[in-house]
Amino acid sequence: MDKMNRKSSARASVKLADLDYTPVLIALAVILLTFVVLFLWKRKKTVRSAVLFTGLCDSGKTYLFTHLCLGGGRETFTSIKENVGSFKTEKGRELRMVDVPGHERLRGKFFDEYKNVAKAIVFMIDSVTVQKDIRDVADFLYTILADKATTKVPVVVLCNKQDETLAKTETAIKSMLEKEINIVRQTRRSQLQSVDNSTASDTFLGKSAGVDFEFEQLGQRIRFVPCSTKDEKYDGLTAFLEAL
Ligand SMILES: Nc1nc2c(ncn2[C@@H]2O[C@H](COP(=O)(O)OP(=O)(O)O)[C@@H](O)[C@H]2O)c(=O)[nH]1
Ligand SMILES: [Mg+2]
Repeated sequence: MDKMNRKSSARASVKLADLDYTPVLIALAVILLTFVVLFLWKRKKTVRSAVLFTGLCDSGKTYLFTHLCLGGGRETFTSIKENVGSFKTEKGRELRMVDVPGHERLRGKFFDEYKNVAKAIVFMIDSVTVQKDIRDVADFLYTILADKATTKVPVVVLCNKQDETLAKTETAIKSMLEKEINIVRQTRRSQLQSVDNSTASDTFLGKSAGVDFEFEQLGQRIRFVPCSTKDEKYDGLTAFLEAL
């Protein structure tokens, strides 16, 4: 009897030892790899680390970018490609800065490319020409503020070129934009109604069509800050960057 028991346990151990575990190990490795890839992909999608410099052409984005990231002072060139650099805060934190070209045909493309990695948005305005270009400025700002991808991203509207005598103040620019956004909003709404809006990536800005638009109605953090890159007066911006 004892002999028989020993024989069968020996057979069982031989069988276990003979088993080929390779498929099981491969399956486990595939599962593990899938989890790692999914984790990295999700992380890549949600890591927001860039400060985007946007705004119309000639507002001074590249000039400010070179001041902040390259220690500035140099004249700028027309950018058709984004400039990427880093800025060190007083606390020693490195921020990735991206100067996005403002040409009408390029700005939408670049904004779409960077909106998912934006930690903050600097919207630059030429305070001298803002009145003349108000429709364009309001339209672009609307695109940025209404985009679902950036609703939680803080925005600073930098009213640049305050050294010029004809520059409008940040308070005047803010109210000019509020009036103009009312009009932009109307146009966008009628455009949306004529197409299928279930896939639209933008939302309606403000309370309702019947109530005049005000920036305070937004859930998004937005502030208007005066600035003169030429005179190196951009403490409002650096304070904003320090607080990020
Ligand atoms: N007066 C004045 N001119 C500025 C200031 N900032 C930029 N500029 C000028 O505005 C022009 C456009 O600047 P740029 O950085 O190329 O604008 P971008 O197209 O937004 O990148 C350049 O000639 C700059 O020297 C400023 O604070 N004051
Ligand atoms: Mg530029």
